[in-house]
Amino acid sequence: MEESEQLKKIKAGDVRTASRLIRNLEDEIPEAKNALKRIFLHTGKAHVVGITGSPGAGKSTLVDALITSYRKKGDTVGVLAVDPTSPFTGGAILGDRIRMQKHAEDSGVFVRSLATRGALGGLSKAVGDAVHVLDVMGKNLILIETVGAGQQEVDIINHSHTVIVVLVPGMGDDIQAIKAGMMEIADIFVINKADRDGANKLYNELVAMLNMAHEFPGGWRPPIIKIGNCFDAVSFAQSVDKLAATVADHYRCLEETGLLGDRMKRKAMVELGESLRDAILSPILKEMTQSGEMDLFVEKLLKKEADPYTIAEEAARRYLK
Ligand SMILES: Nc1nc2c(ncn2[C@@H]2O[C@H](COP(=O)(O)OP(=O)(O)O)[C@@H](O)[C@H]2O)c(=O)[nH]1
Ligand SMILES: [Mg+2]
Repeated sequence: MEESEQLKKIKAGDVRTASRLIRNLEDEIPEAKNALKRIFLHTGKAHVVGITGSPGAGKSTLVDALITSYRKKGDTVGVLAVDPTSPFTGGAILGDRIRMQKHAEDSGVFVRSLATRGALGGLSKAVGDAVHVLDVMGKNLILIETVGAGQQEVDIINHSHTVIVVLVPGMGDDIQAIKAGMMEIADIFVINKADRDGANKLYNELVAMLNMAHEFPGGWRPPIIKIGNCFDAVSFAQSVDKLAATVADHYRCLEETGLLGDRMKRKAMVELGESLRDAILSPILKEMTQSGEMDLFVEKLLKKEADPYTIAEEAARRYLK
């Protein structure tokens, strides 16, 4: 497809063209990257919201309900599920699949899943690229669902304006266990399945933790929103509406305090760093692997005949002259 036609179609929200581009980007097809160069110049309009938490915390259920809440207000929504257990990625129980179906019929909603990829920040880059595509499709809200484990939850902040950390009572999700990483990145806390025992304890722990923080940038003290049983449809929808309103409040706060600019700047820096790494490192790795040099170096490292630092410095001198 001709590039400008492709851009036009994606701008018009064409699902097939956008899906194909995202898939080609994941597969690192060069034409897809060329398309992205143009697309990038048209991005930056969407409010990107990261939703992170343990598997089973109810993130996908929340995303589903948030979609409904936003659609009620006429917002368009893009969803990226970066969770191998997510219904979007096929690890679904039947009920979840059926629920998603209703959004699949809605042209104001676009849902994609991203496979968890291997080394070198490949996933983070794939997320960043896909966000651009959803943004250019004209989606007002982009929701990124990630499992809060490993590196991902740290990455999410580099792609989002607003980060929602979803916690559940009594799932070993006590503050100690999740402190590392997730606490600092939360703009909004959700206590999900808050009808369960332990919800108040979790709430009090969060409040105590927030009380210990010395300052909140922009005066934004992360709100804690309790969301009860998803099967209690009316009150669940009300809580989710409240969450959606709080997400909007956060964006307003970012705008009014100038923090939005800081976040955009950080996002741009991360993106440039990832692109540099991709442009510089990938060809070197490829050549070293294909020439068999990589195997030789690894052998030397294992025998302690060489160290990785010197090998890297020499390779850099050789390739970056
Ligand atoms: N009892 C109860 N179950 C819930 C609630 N929210 C989600 N679930 C269930 O918890 C399971 C995991 O939910 P899911 O949204 O897939 O969690 P995720 O792994 O964080 O995306 C599913 O079986 C949901 O039906 C809730 O508020 N109450
Ligand atoms: Mg999920």
